[in-house]
Amino acid sequence: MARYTTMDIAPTTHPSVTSTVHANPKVAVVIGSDSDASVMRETLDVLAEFEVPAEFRVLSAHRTPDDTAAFGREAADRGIQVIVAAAGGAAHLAGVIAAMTTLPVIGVPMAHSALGGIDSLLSTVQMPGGIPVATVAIGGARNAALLALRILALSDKRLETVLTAYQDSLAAQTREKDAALRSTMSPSGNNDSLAAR
Ligand code: C2R
Repeated sequence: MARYTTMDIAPTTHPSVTSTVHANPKVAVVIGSDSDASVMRETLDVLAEFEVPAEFRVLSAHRTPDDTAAFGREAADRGIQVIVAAAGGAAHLAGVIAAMTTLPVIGVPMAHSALGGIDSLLSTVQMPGGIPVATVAIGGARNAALLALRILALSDKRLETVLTAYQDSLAAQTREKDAALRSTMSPSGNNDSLAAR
């Protein structure tokens, strides 16, 4: 599958954020701090594998509240269709963005605090009625991308086809593992070779 190269990416000129931008991004991946970047890079990588243009932003409901609100209000008009928002600790980023837009927002709780991400999980998932955030697992960068792709696939036949192929490949891998595991078992049920692992 083709991947985007750095040639496709141009830096933003905005002074207060770190950002990479494709010409016409469909997905925005927003992180509360650059300390979330190493985990959330996987979201961008999966989107690139599926050839979906994305942008990467550092925004914070706490530290850059005005920028965060402006981003949420303007995202749909810029052609963004899904927003992935990742934050750790007292994670309000996804919820605040969801309050500023009707676009689907996927929240990724990050495990950056002494509480191991339980705090950010609860902050992200326990939204008041009316302002939904679709929350994935703590550090669930890969599933955040795949959920964004499923949303886009509702109106994109190519994506639906490649997502189906992806799931078929997962099934094939699991069947291979099953076959490999069973081949290590003797007919009597004595699994010495497994025990030796
Ligand atoms: P630093 O590493 O910059 O101190 O940030 C970030 O997502 C990060 O996980 C520590 C953690 O603070 C989080 N953060 C939020 C928000 N902004 C930053 N939870 C927010 O707006 O919710």
